[in-house]
Amino acid sequence: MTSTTRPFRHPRRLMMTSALPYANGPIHIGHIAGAYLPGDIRARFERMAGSEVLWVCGSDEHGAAITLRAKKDGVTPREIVDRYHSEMQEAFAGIDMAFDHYSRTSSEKHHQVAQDFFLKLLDSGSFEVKTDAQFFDPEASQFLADRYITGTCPKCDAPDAYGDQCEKCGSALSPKDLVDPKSTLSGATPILKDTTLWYLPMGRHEDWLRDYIDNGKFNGKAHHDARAWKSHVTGQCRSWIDGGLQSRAMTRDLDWGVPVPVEGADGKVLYVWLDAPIGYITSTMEWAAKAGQNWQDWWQSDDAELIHFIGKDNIVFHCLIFPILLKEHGGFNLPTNVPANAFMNLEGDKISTSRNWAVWVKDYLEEFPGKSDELRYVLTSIMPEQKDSEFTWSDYRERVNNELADVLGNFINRVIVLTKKYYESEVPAIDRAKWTADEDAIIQALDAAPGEVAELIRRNRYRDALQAAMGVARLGNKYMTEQEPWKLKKTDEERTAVILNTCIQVAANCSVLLEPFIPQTAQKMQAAFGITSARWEQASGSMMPHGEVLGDLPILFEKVEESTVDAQVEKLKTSLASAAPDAACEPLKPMMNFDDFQKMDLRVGEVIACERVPKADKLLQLTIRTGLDERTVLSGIAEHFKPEEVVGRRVTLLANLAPRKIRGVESQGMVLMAESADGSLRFVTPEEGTAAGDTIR
Ligand code: B3M
Ligand code: ZN
Repeated sequence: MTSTTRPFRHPRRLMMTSALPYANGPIHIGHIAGAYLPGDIRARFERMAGSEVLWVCGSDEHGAAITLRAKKDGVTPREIVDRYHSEMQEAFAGIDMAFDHYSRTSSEKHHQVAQDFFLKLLDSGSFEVKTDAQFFDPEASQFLADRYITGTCPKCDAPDAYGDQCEKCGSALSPKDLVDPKSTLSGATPILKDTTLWYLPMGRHEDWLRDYIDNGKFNGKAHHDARAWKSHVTGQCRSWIDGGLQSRAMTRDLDWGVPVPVEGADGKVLYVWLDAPIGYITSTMEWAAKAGQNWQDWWQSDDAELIHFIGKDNIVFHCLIFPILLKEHGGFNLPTNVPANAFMNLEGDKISTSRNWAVWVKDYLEEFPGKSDELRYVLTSIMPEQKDSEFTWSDYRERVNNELADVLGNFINRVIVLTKKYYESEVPAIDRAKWTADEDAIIQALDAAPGEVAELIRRNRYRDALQAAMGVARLGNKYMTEQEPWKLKKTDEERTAVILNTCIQVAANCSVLLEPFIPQTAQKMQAAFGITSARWEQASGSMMPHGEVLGDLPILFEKVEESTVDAQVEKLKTSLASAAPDAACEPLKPMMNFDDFQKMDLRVGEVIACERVPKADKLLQLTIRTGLDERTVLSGIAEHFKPEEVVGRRVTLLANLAPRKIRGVESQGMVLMAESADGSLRFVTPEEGTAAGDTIR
């Protein structure tokens, strides 16, 4: 664990990357909360701490994600990547992602770097070249891999897993793992056709990878603290290793990507998950060339540490595959941590580009001009560090109003206004005779805060780090409210000066400690305290000497109206309805007549208990109050909901369905669920105000 005592500088050079976003669509808040905001907070903090830190990223411009989008839009892959490469950079800049360098993998430079890397591995015998039967689409006359092929996930039965990974359970797959595979190009059932591929025999690397993941060792030496890795990261790697590491094809038969630099390999390109991580190295090289530095100091030096910021669906590519490639190449550092975040959901549903269920960063910046810090604050507060989390507009409004505006904004404003009113904005001198234990406690907290926040940031606990920094503002707000300097002013001038001076110290510390999280606001505050390019070690109980003159400061945060966030929820719902359904809805069933409908007795039910059914992965056993009785109903929703998420819900119940025995349990009725194109299930919930027993007509 790095030292978090003054002067906080990290003992080693920090090489940090964030996952290269596919240039196939706009950036949404889930991307930011996943792989980018943690990198930005860490980079900003380390820069303030005086550490040597480099944070690179870039657009991932190859792979099926791009070519499928191009096909869907009827344009070339080049047009797609050019459009989204600049759009994504704008979005990142708009929310203050302060990369040191942002590259792109379709560049000439990257092609060269990736091809050199491949040839080095080829020469060192890292690949097995095999002619193998691959899925081929006879209608589109194209080989199928990755996102060109879809089918049922063998691990979790998700109906829409891709040939390289299942987005639902995060498993990394190969096309032949899929059940009932279909071409995403033509929908045709693929045939098998021989082709030559360069495979990475991952099985050769199981032993050292296990030592690397479980014990933090590499080449028999201590490499990193394995306990500092998130358990869901090591867990996924372990289950991959325990399952036996299969050889993975590192080339594809495609015309868009980095051409395989081998004679006779026309029409073949490097697998996107081979070329993209090398994009981190290319990005560093481009930065180093501009900065007059050696890129090797960041990737091939014992004084450097490598950290990858990613989402949980990229874990195995960064913790197993890329380390193998780096080791096989030789000379490279391996990651000392890969603190993958989980996913962030939106208003009770998964964020989905195809269903337009997203808050696009570009839209947010247009509709909430000058409020990037508010979004950063909320996303950090709900960051999916260990498990999926959820963004709701009502939570956004509460945090902006009750935390940013009412605590931080209110406190800073009172400090500025009162100092101006009582001391013409000058930091008042203090009479030690009027100093009490209250001030000792505040100063002690101010001296401790920088170390606490630093420690939490370096342990990738950004939510707690932000709350620790905000804790200083809470402390100041509470202290001022309790001390009531506005009352004392008339009777005890000296005591008032002590209180205001102490509040000014707290406010100045807030401006430093909050900079990694809400940089624009922090810098406005620093300007008022006469601080330029704040250093982390400046944060302490004695930041502001008396006599210093404070600048003016406008109200830092406007409150968010309920109507504003209601409009955003409405906008989501409308855009969902208008989203072109990628997958057609289910075809209409045969017509039925009104008499058939009359036979159904649909009721409002209330779930009063819910439990799993032993040995039945898909079933939950619900106890439902129907207004007529309390009954047991089995429902195939166990993979979509936990029992505790179901209890208390109002449901729509088909109450007169003949009872059926399922797994030995008599099920008396059916709970109606809505299934979306992506296979997700949601309850058909009767409106607020309905009660158990109400008849549904
Ligand atoms: N382009 C992002 C994703 O899987 C992928 C990351 C590459 S990082 C080298 O959505
Ligand atoms: Zn799956």
